[in-house]
Amino acid sequence: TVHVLPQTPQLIALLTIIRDKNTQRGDFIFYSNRIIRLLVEEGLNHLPVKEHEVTTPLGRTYAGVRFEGKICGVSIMRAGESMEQGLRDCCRSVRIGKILIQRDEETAQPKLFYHKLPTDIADRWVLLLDPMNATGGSASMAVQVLKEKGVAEERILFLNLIASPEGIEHFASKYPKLRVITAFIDEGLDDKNYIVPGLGDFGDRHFG
Ligand code: HSX
Ligand code: HSX
Repeated sequence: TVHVLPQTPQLIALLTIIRDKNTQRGDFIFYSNRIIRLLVEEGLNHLPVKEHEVTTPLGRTYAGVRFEGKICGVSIMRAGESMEQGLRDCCRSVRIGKILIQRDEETAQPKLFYHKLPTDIADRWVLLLDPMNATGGSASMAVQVLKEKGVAEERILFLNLIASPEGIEHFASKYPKLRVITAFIDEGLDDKNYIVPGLGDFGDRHFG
């Protein structure tokens, strides 16, 4: 299932800044971090909570809720690593796994080079991190790795800033139980499978 962040004026303004080719790296990082924070909070909203009662300083009880599960972030290197801090800002003791997948820019086919994941990952909720979902090939390969480690599809939330309709469709048909949370669905892909209008190469703009 696909969840697109509420298209508020603030979100559109943030996206406008990071799409602008004249935005310098410092601003690109600062403003993309604000969007990443929104994505993480929205992702956490999809995790189950249990009833939990507390007593306030006024001696009154408050019937609230709390999250009791365990979370793991998994970033698709390199661009996905840019989303790790936003996750840490919300979940201080979160574990982070890494999967190195590179898309061959000639063929647009993803290639898996490396992965290192917490041993108990199958017991965790996984927030899969990659800012761009173009053809969906890279993230799909990462999902295969997670599934081989025993992670159920319904425990994976794929967070990304910009998706193409093709990338969204890829996930909807291949992994119907996996949740995709995206800030914006763009027009489509160009003949090199870049998202348009897009923002260029996220990893290059963030890391240099
Ligand atoms: C809070 O606890 C956050 O929203 C996360 O879901 C979780 C993380 O705890 P910690 O890693 O900051 O200790 O509900
Ligand atoms: C970019 O290409 C992104 O960060 C992703 O890792 C990948 C998206 O392309 P696709 O595999 O969805 O076509 O480097």
